[in-house]
Amino acid sequence: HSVAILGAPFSKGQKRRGVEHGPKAIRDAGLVERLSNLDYPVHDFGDLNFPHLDKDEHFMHVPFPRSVGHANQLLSSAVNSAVGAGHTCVMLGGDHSLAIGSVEGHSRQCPDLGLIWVDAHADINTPLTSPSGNLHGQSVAFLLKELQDKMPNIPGFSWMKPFLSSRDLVYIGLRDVDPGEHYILKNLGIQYFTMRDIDRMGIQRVMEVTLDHLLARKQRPLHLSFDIDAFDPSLAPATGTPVNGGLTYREGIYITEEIHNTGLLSAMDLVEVNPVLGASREAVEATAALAVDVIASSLGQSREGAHVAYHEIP
Ligand code: DIR
Ligand code: MN
Ligand code: MN
Ligand code: MN
Repeated sequence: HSVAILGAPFSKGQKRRGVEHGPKAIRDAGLVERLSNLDYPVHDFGDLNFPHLDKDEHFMHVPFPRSVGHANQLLSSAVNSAVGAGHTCVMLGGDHSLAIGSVEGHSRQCPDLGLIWVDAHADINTPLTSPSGNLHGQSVAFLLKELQDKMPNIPGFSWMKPFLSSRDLVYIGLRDVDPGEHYILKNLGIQYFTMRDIDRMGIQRVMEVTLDHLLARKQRPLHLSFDIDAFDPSLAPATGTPVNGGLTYREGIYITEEIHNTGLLSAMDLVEVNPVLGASREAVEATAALAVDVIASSLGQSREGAHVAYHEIP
């Protein structure tokens, strides 16, 4: 089938400027050309247009709640349409608050989806546990039915209801988890693999257990939400909250190859590429090129190579 690219130039889920330029940086790194080497049509739908809201007061210590809520409502509807039209949807962020709308829109077409969250952070704070207030550190809390009672009514989000169960989610790459988040992970029994788990088990075993956890009972569509800060900052320096000791290039690509090999990837996010934060043009280009590699590998570019038919070999 085909791939839809949706740009989401949005940054109000956190306080640093520049991540709204992520979609342009990833496209400039050659995304569409790289995907055209794969064997299905690619439709780039361009960037969504998020309106500026004049009045958007803090809710508790959470900044821009209405802007984040409204952007996600628009994104949800776009992802819903793209998946409904038969595309594998690729959302380019933007900050990680956009996963709220992306996963929600995907779930309207695929109510039984499984979610793989690759990130240094768990993004599962509620407004009450969040040290920063930033909504990009709270995305998962909006999705989970089990946290419904812990979530206040945040202005801008009345359009959505939680739909995901904690057993439908697996984290990979965690290494910076807030105390309230750790409590939630443990209390809900969420399956997660920290960098320490990857050190102990190896990435091969981590992916075996991840896919078994989500797919052993039944085959179901997968959503991959990939925060570029899952990678080590030496590989992905141009991002808002880098944390030392992240994924190697080979671990990251192994994750996406394994997800592709399930044949079940139905939508993905690539978020938190911030071209304003690189120390140099090279640092920005390396981060964006890595994002392209992650997306291409998720969609089937493989390190072993591929061929169409023997008779085409000269
Ligand atoms: C922190 C940082 N846990 C917060 N989260 C980030 O603000 O809630 N997520 N950077 O990507
Ligand atoms: Mn994140
Ligand atoms: Mn992160
Ligand atoms: Mn393939």
